Amino acid sequence: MDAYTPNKSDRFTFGLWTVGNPGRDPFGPETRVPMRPTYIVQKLAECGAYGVNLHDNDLIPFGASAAQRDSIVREFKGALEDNGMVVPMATTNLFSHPVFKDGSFSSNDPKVRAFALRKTMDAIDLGVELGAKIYVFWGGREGTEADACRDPRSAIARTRDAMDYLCEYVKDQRYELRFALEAKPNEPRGDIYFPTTGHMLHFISTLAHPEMVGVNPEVAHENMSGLSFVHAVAQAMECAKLFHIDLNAQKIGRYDQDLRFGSEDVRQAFLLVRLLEGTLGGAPYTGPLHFDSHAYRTEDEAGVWDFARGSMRTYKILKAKAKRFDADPEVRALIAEQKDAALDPLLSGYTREKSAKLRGAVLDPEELGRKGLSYEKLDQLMMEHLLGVRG
Ligand SMILES: [Mn+2]
Repeated sequence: MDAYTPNKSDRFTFGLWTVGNPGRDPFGPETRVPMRPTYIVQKLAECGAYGVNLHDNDLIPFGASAAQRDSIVREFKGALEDNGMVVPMATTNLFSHPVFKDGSFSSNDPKVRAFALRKTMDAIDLGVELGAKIYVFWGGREGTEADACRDPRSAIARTRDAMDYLCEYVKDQRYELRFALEAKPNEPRGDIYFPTTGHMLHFISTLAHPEMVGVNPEVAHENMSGLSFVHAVAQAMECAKLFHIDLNAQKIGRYDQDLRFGSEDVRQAFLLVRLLEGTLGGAPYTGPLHFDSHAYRTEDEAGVWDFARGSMRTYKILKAKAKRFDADPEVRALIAEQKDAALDPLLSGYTREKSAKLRGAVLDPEELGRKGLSYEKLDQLMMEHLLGVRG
């Protein structure tokens, strides 16, 4: 036990499919024995996690009868209660079964779209029964290889129809549930619709109930596009749409690696934790901190729990470092907000009068262009905090 040992107040969660990943990949079968969901709940609680998330079929096998479902749910609820664990988020598996090989909500076939809607309503019922307040949508199969198969606009419109339908379902059932949309650029499809968090944020603004829908950005997915994950999360936070987050790590330009949080690009991981925790001064993210990742295929079960504990420890270590970095007087001096009592009021809220004053203000672009900003010094200070020789 030390200051970085996770506990329930840290709000760390894992999917059943994350620590339950048996190590299968496109080139080889499982290297680990599958674990029972109730056992995963017990082991995650021992590791200090707060909750567990699931796809419908992580818990209830595809095609199970109503009686089988109810008995599994009863047993699972018992395990949650025994271990003081919660289910903050649930989602639907709309990608494994061959019926979804060409998408679910965006499929050209109304029968497939009908099956997807029905499966999602059932899975929403399951999530709510287990206590979920967030419902994630990741459209892994909603994409193409043969792009001539449809007008991509109809894929977008059909996805909107599905979201609007399901929002109405949640309202009709009087569920306290919000949706979080998760973007990914490709894999398993050649191209997936709504490839980034930015695409999702715009799509949400076109829905019938945009207030019910936010985003669930994932580190690996945004990195696959070669984009800044920190900027994507910041944009979501700035418009109050960060409903959930998927933490992991990813080398840029690779397949979806789902590595242990912080194990690649420590700088980005640090800046992300700093943003989420609000150590710079902005409003923090207060939702669950979900790890959507899995242990290396090289690991046995002990390695899985090393992976889980490591994910949470790294987050807490980076949180402590972010606090010290933002309290460092030299850092604070370098990034102190610059105020200009005369200019600041002229720069927002256009009026004709303000614009006339702005045109009259004395500004010297040559002088401004010559001024050094000391970002080399700032970045090195960040490196020294990260490398453990300062703070
Ligand atoms: Mn994810």
